[in-house]
Amino acid sequence: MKWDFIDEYEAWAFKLSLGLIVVFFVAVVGLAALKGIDVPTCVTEFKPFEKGELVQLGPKEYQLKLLARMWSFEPREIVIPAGAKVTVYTTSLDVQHGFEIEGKAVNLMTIPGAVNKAEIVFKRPGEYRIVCNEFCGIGHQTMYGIIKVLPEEEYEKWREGSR
Ligand SMILES: [Cu+2]
Repeated sequence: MKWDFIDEYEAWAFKLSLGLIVVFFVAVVGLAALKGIDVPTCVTEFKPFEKGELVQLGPKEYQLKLLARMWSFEPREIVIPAGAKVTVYTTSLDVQHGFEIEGKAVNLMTIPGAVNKAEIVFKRPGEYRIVCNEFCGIGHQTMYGIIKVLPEEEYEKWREGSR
């Protein structure tokens, strides 16, 4: 195609921009499909809940109902084995809070009357902090939780001990 209606260099810049948009689009969509990354959603089968809890669904599959309120998360601490897949449902009892897991690409809002959802796989053992990243009032900085991911053997021992 002849681009004689604009300057030659402008035409190159335009084509380069178009090319990059296509490259980035293919990279983002392709990698997401390849790695099974889902976009968080607020369309869930869950009604807003008033109690936070961790439910084990399978050998390495968990459902986390995470409740945010001024100024804490419930449950505050959970322990899971490395390799666990956690489906998080989150809501709030009062105002809008944030739900971010440090070191993980998870960033949801917790909204009163609505439930947001994300799926996260914890491959590496370690302590992952949950923080509220939306300023929600005077006790905002005290809002945190902890996800302890233990190596499998250690997790089994912990489970025996916690019974
Ligand atoms: Cu908060």
